[in-house]
Amino acid sequence: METVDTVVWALWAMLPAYIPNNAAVLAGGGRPIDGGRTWGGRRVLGDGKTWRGTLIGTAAGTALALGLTQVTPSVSAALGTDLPTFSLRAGLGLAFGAMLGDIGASFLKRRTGRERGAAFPGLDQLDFVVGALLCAFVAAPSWFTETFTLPVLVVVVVATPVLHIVTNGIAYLLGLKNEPW
Ligand code: CTP
Ligand code: K
Ligand code: MG
Repeated sequence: METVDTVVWALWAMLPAYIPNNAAVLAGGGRPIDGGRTWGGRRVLGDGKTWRGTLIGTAAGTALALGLTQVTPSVSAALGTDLPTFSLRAGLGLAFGAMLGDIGASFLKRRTGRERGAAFPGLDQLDFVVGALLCAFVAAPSWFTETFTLPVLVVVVVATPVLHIVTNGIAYLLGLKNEPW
């Protein structure tokens, strides 16, 4: 595969993992997952991880995966490059995994004394990638190994932090997010 084709493939494959956190920002609120509970004097997860945000984020990413699969033939013909399709298990794995990675990061942030909204450089940009890839592997192993070859994984790990910084910066400037990370 040409490099540009690998990049397009990788970004398309990760779209169902990119949407959930942004959907959660728009849809979040309500009851926190940890129910206000603390551990070691600090919140287990904090008010930033809610049931509604997690549910809507997961649903948005999964729906996107199924929608992308419908338009894959026409988009891939228009671009003149191959694109991956998503089974329900693959889409759900990516979307729920992205939310789970973000939740795991909040858990680590609270354990290291970081308040809600505090930055944790590196973790903030890759938590949801690690979660999405792990969950997709568990949910749809053969799809995963066909879709995420080594070059594709390299593109994902390099390109995602850049995209994350840009989209969160935009969300911050639009007043949708309290911090630009
Ligand atoms: N959100 C949510 N549920 C999630 C993830 C996010 O409701 N599972 C919403 C919350 O309103 C949250 C906002 O999206 O405040 C921004 O998400 P994020 O930056 O991940 O959370 P923070 O508030 O910064 O909290 P933390 O420090 O725990 O990351
Ligand atoms: K986060
Ligand atoms: Mg934040």
